[in-house]
Amino acid sequence: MTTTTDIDRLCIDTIRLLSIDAVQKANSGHPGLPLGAAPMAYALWDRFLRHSPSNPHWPGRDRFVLSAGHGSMLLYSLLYLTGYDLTLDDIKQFRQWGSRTPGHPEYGHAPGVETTTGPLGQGLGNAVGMAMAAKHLAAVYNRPGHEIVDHRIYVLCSDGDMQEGISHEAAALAGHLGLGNLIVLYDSNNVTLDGPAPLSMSDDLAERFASYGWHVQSVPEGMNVEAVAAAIQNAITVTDRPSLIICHTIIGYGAPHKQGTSSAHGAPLGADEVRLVKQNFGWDPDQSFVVPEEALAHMRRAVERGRQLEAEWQQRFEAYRRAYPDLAAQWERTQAGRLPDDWDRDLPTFAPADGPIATRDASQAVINALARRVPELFGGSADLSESTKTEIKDGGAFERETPAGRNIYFGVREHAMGAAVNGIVLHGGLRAFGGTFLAFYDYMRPPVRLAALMKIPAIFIYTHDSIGLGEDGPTHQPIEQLAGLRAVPQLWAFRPADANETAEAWRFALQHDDNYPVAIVLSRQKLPVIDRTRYASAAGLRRGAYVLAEAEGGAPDAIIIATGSEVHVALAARERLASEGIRVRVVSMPCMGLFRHQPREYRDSVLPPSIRARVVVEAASPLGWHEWSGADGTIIAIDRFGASAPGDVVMREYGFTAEHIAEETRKLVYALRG
Ligand SMILES: Cc1ncc(C[n+]2csc(CCOP(=O)(O)OP(=O)(O)O)c2C)c(N)n1
Ligand SMILES: [Mg+2]
Repeated sequence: MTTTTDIDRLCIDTIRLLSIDAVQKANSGHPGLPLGAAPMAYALWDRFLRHSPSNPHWPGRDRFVLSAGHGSMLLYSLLYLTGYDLTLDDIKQFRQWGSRTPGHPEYGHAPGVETTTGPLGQGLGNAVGMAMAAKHLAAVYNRPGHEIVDHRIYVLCSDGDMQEGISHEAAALAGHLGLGNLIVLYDSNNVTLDGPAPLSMSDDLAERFASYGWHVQSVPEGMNVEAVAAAIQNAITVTDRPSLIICHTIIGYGAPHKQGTSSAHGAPLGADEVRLVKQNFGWDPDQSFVVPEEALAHMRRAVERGRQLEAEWQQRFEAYRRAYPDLAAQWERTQAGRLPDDWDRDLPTFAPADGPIATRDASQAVINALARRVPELFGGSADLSESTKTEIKDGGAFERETPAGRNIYFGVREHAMGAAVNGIVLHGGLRAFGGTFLAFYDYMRPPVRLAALMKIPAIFIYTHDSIGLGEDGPTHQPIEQLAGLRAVPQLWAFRPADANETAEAWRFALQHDDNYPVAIVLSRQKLPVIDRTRYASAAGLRRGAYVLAEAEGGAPDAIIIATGSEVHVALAARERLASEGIRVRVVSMPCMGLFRHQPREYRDSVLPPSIRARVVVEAASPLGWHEWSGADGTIIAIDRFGASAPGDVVMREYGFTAEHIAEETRKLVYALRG
């Protein structure tokens, strides 16, 4: 057995002091976690973690997720010391404008940051997704004697991570799926932000995780490298279950006036206390950002070790390529995030003669057309696949014993589903989606927000998109959720008008210029297929909004702007008005945000500023529509909750009829004529 040496201690103290110096310099940050968790992190990074600092994207690497994102300086210290492309100056720029070391780890800033963390619990959820991805890919690609997927997912999490509801969902799912490639190190310091953890926490973590089916170890000496290393070694040998290692630590260790208390959690220690910590560890209190050469040399071995690990893996991959050239080509294509040629060739087009079809059903047909050509498509639903229509037929269930299955049964766990979808996408090699009812988007807002912040192309499917769902009533009828989705920066939220717009929304979701995530909002109820021989092509969706039906016989008297299930009603209103000599243009606006991003000339061509008679129709909150209705326009929307009754009745009672839309449009046209 290896023993802790002076060099180990020196490295650990280097991590600690670098972290508290950076926090002190920034005069902002969280010193407590790095001081207590440095030994466990060091044990993992020095003895076990297979990574390659000179190639952070090596697909065979282990993933490390710092779920307790407030401990960001711990991660930055590790990345710098082990030789990632990060300098001591980057460390000194902690939390400063434009730096690569923001307050919480942000994906895409410093190399080696696998996901954005900070909202507690999300990292754990991401890690479960990563472990699902790795388990699935192992089943899809590995062949006897050719194991190209054998990496692990490691997480460091805190008391706060464990208190969050998402940890329950994610851990239960991980246990159920038997994710033996997942190892969680829990920094159990018994302190949270408000004070001692027992103020708000008395659950038995070991019992809790054991009941989920995890392998659980407790390490009383959680700041002892050998004790932690032994536990990690054990965890690695357990391959049929995820592992939790409860490491008992002391927050703010070494800070005489603060250790063991919440005062070490989230504020700089203060110059005097920092000096005392340095003295405690036998360092010169007058110096800051000291990196002893021996420590740096020791930790930088990771670079050479990483190169070797990578070279060894590459050799294995070359043998694999010789044995399985097609699979190897698919692996490389998917790792590069490229779609196969002709990936959208089977995308269905729908004709009015096919009869009315709910956009959720159209989506089902599209998913299956895509799934045949895009083997990396992997996803599921939060126990609503029958309703969200997200099933990949013949895809099989992704389950503990059948990990090659492509349908994920997330269970009634929307929050963990969102985080896991993000984790699958972050892992690489797969395109992931997750579905539920739009009303339950509220249960998974945090991961959708993070997908957008990270700019990762996750796909979220939300069906039962309005009061039109009917009898289930107001608890299930979304009102403000669409506005909520539209308020998220860097997220494209679509509400397709019919089956063909649904196909276009999926086409966009799989391939678009930026990497923003996509939400597709779909109807439960049947909608007529809009006649594209009479009206404009559904490809207009790619611009966010388009002129679906032009006013006939001259310049428009009015424009009706509608989305989703209200578009065909708007078309009917247009017909009525035409018979009275009122010329109406109908604009379908499936994605408000995308339209906003179009050049001004295009926007003005769809919504000419001179046409003030604009009527917006959407069976949801009016919030956000004034931007397009203009000051004079009318908004037919919903500013109260829904009601339980058959969907067509509710729609009628709330005014979503051609008659009412025509009436409002007529009133507006006459009013503006004066
Ligand atoms: C979802 C969410 N809620 C609240 C916070 C604010 N916050 C940051 S750390 C923390 C708790 C600190 O306790 P713990 O997780 O045990 O971390 P430690 O103080 O031990 O480092 C809180 C409430 C957060 N980051 N995320
Ligand atoms: Mg804590």
